[in-house]
Amino acid sequence: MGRLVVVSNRIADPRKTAAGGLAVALAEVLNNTGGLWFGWSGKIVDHSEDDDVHIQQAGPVKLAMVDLSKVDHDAFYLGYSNGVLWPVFHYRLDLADFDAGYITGYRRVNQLFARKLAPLLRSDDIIWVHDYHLIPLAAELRALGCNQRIGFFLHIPLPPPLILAAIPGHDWLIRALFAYDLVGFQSKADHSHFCEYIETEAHAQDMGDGRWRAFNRTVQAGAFPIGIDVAEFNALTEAPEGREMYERMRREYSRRKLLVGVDRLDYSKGLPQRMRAFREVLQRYPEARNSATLIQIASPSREDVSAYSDILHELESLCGSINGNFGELDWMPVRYMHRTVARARLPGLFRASRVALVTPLRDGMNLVAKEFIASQDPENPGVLVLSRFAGAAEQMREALLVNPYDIEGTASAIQLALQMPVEERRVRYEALMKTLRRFDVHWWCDSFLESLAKAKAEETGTPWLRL
Ligand code: GDG
Repeated sequence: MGRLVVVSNRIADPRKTAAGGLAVALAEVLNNTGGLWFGWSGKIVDHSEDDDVHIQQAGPVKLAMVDLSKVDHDAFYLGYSNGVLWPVFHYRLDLADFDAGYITGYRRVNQLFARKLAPLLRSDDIIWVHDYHLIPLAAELRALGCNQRIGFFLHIPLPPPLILAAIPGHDWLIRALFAYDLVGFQSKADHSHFCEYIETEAHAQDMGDGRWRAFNRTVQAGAFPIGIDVAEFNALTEAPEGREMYERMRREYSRRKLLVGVDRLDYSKGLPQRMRAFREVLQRYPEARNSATLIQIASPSREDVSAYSDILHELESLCGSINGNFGELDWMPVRYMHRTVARARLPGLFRASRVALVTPLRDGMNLVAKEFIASQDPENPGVLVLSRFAGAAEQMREALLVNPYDIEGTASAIQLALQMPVEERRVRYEALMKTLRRFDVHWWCDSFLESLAKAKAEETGTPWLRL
């Protein structure tokens, strides 16, 4: 295999594992294989066009970063990526802002990325592009003559064709995916939405074995559910900070059962619905009063996008009213923090909790569900209450699966989780751990890269349509 080149909107120093999710998963692969990681520096400057690419060596990995101008950042990142693609791909057409200027900014930044990346590439590089910010990147690289193998992985869901079709220019977006050799999704559901879309809207031909022909190209597509590094989570749980956190929480809550939620403060995570379900538990099951405490960490995220401040206010007001209505002098039902907690502390917090509430309205995968299970004490494990609308629900069948829109149904599941006997908790935990170990982050990287190595797209006849 040639050198691995990872491209994502944000990049992180692979020597530091402070960030979560995607950054940690990618740092893993790059640290193991060496290679190049290309992306936005996180800096907004007056003029990005003539700026050089900033290169930094991070151990075995070379980091290459470009700055963005304010105009580009506003249209590409805030506008199209987070104002159109994020809400629509999470089925929230009501929150999308289809400003016509955004798509040109989106395309301009993808072209900028392609122009800055192309000179850094070697002919035998394998290029792995990540997420919704960069859907047209391969098409722009191909337009510059790059023939390397290029794979794309979508970390967020792909909605059904009729929802996707609400985006002006949806056909352009999906056609751009055909410039890749391999297109990967989180779940079978997302993959099947892709197949349905290209069959009905683009009259793609099914070539078998996950291969599809359209726009004079044959590409490979499949589901590659992302996993976590189970060993890393075990090590963090056993490390001094993890243990200290666990012991502190156990001491502090020795008379109570802890429930935990850890999410970026995002409208896709179903936080208000979760609070309402917890309030329903307190209302319906008096035994939960004074004995169950929900710790909700909502780490700040995309605060410059307006839909996020609405969700913040809704959540704050719900937490305030639950505590106001049910709290006692010596017990508050909800501990809500709008802050990021150090990664080293999360496993201890998870292990000290009897129940995790992972109830997104829609989620590509959801790594918190997996991290919670990986942190548990095998002898006395906690219970995962998981939304059926998280990609993780396809794999984690032994969790208590809920419909987060159904407040009463979710409340019943929370109560069941709080009361579940240890034997049943162990059976569920063991089954979940088996899946987590088998489909961990290494499996995800290896299976995607192996498929990419085999999946060279065929171009037939006339050159495929350029954007
Ligand atoms: C996208 C997709 C997909 C959260 N709060 C804190 C914190 N976190 C960490 C978690 C976890 C990560 O951030 C969040 O990952 P998720 O998977 O839950 O969600 P997204 O951020 O929306 O990620 C998602 C993922 O990409 C990967 O493909 O699963 O569906 O939306 O690792 O632990 N970490 C720390 N403090 C916090 O307060 N340190």
